[in-house]
Amino acid sequence: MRGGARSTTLTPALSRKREREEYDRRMDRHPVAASSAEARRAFYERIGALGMTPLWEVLGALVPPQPTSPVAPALWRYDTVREHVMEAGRLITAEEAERRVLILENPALRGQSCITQSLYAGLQLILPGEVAPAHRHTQSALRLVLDGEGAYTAVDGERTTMRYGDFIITPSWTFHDHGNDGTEPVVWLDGLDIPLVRFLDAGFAEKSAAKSQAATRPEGDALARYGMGLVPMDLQQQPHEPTRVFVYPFAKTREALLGISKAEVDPHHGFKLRFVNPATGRSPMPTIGTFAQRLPKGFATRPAKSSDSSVHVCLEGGGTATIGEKVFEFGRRDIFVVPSWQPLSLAAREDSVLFSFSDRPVQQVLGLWREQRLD
Ligand code: 1HN
Repeated sequence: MRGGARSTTLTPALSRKREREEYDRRMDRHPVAASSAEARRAFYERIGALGMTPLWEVLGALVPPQPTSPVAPALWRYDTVREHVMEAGRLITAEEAERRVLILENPALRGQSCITQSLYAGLQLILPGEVAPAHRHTQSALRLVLDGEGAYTAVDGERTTMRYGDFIITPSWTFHDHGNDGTEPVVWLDGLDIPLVRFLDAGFAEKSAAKSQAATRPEGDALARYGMGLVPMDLQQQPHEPTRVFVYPFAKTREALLGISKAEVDPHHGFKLRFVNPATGRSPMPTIGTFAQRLPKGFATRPAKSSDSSVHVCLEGGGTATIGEKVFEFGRRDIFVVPSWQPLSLAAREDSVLFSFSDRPVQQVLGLWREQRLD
């Protein structure tokens, strides 16, 4: 008989002991008996005093098989929150507040000023005659105009009038101020990459000496120069640079969505487009991806999940959003948040248009982004 016969004389327990000894030898370890819970606890305490902790107690949570977002699905009904936004207008001026905003805090992340782990969202109010003074910061911002007319935002020396559904951006480190020359309160949704920048400890900010920026370019200049499928002769944008187009008028977005609606519909996303920097084809801002979507009346998307938690705003129509196990009814101006890797399906009760934003471009540039289309 050959060598294999020897092991047949061993009991299974002895064979396992041999295996373990062999393993320990190979791993250059001293064989140890499994410790008692008490011995381990005492060990953790001793190493804890040295600023160490055992990986094996946390490994599963550190490297889960799939995202387990602490973000909760949630919806803010504009009709419910509007009166509170208006009440803030009676309690503090835009100038005193610097920015008069009610933050939309994710219900599972209260106290952290964020709507997802990487993004901030808030509703900003500016009353007739008010100015929100000029400042700049390394955090990038988007505005989505939701209520009222007559306000403007100025970015890097150019003003743009804010109209319903317009998507306006403030790139990192550009001076910006807002004002209201009209007769109505104006409310918009702010979306910023504040939690992401905070996580990276990369935030800088400063106030401008002037309350309002002097106009250095006429209104519409950036859109004409960069947003019409043409660019200045000498423009050379680096891939990471934000777009020079800083307003994406809703009228144009709607036109694009209607234009693609004659073609085949995507069963998971309806008619959906992403906003781009026209000079590079990349996201308008490096940290925040933005999307516009049309769902015809009666259309229901098949569920899909993606690794970017996202914030959605209904600009037209309404319907039902099923997020994981939860079902939300949404209408015009309502805002809802979808956590990473929870299936989302949308059903349109009427012809609907939605705007959404997420940290997708960050995940994509890091090679992390995933999507799974279900059904
Ligand atoms: C900001 O600059 C604006 O410019 C809005 O309107 C919200 C939240 C935190 C930090 C800066 C704005 C902001 C913000």
